[in-house]
Amino acid sequence: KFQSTGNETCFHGRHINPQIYAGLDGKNWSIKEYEARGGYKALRKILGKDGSEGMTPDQVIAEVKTSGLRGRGGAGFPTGLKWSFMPRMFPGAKYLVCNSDEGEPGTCKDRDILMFNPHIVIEGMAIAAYAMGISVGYNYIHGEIFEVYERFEAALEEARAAGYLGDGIMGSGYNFQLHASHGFGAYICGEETALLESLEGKKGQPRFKPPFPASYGLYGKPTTINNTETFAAVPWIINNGGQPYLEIGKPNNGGTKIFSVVGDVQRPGNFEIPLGTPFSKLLELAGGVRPGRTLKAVIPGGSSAPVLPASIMMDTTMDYDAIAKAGSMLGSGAVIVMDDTRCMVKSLLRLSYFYQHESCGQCTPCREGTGWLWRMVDRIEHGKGKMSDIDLLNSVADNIQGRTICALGDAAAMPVRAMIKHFRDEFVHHIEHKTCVVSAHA
Ligand code: L3W
Ligand code: SF4
Repeated sequence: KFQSTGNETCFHGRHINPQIYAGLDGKNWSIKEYEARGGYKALRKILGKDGSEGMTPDQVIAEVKTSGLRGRGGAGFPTGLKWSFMPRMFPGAKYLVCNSDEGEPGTCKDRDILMFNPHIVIEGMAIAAYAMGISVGYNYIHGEIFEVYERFEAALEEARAAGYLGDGIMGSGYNFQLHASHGFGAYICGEETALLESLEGKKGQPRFKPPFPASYGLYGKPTTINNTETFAAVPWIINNGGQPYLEIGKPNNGGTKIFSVVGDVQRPGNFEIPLGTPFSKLLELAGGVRPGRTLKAVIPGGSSAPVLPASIMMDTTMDYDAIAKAGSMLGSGAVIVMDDTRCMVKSLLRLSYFYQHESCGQCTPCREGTGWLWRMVDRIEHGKGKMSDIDLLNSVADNIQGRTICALGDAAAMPVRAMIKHFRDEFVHHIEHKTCVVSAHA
């Protein structure tokens, strides 16, 4: 298991504040309950089926732009801007894809949304498709989560039967067919172009970008891909307005974000909090570190994000800009907490193993470099390292970063550089004493 550098427990949905993603208690996922708490109201609103005059596609996109919603899968790309890339008058097929191929170590939010509140994703996708003039969509769900796939299929059946999907939705002229697709469990299939290849029935390997999916996507047609959590935010924005959503967070970082807090905390789980909340508050929600232990380091955005020492994290707020300023990235929102019992060399060994295992092998720097990094960290961890290995690790990481087809190469390189930057003394200790600084102090 190489899911996270800490303990892998994730108490699905237990700690989510139901302000926006209401109803995630595991029992009330069905359409009846979703409708009872206001579900599908936003879809009715845009189609003018609530007694209003409805919204034009341009008005929907403008509202999403105003909200400041940014992609919740990792890149934080502005959602409204992405939607506006879709060629409106394109004569052929266009597709909408939901990326539910959650595989980032530490991240366990999308599976919870799909399991406990699947209709919010269906409604968000139906609104997005309307805004971009798309009539066919797919939700690509990670291959290792069977019960989530089944739950989403069941929700799709309900939505079709209720007339929220299909032809002439709620008596309007709007058609949208939505299908679930079960992935194959490879991390790389979460990269958007690898996902498209996989959805087409091919080996899941990233394509070179540009062209971006907006112009050359599924089956070569214009395609918009958003993360599950991104779609889940859309109904609230339509019901309440883009400006109120923006104001929940902070400028350029609108709304709430679900953080999967994993590792050395007393109450690991998913927490939905406003962007811009201090990290110290999130840590407190997760119960803090265990008694007698101190916070050592945090990976704030999934395993691809550079690690930050406790001193920096405790001064940081949880939003895209603040985390970038602190030297890391918010990524998919997995917050991997490490206390003073964690060995950074061993943690990096687990991360390096993951990336060399998941590299698709298309480009040489990633295919060869990730294995090289892993073998070097392995030798340091097992008392066979040389002092020159530390600089060699940095040099190999430098030669991967920015030289590959997709972001997996960068994701493998960045943690190595950050671990050495902030915790070099632990690597030196391992090499000099052939043992770990943590066990030496225990
Ligand atoms: C049209 C342009 N479209 C950009 C689109 C692009 C994509 C989005 C963001 O990486 C990150 C990565 C992982 N015309 C465009 C354009 N787009 N310019 O905007 O693009 P990009 O290239 O910045 O990012 P990406 O390739 O989507 C995603 C990081 O996320 N990550 C991974 C998370 C993994 C999961 C998971 O397991 N589910 O979320 C975690 O931090 O390292 O940096 O749609 O097409 N000119
Ligand atoms: Fe494949 Fe790695 Fe190249 Fe991405 S960077 S295309 S995972 S070999």
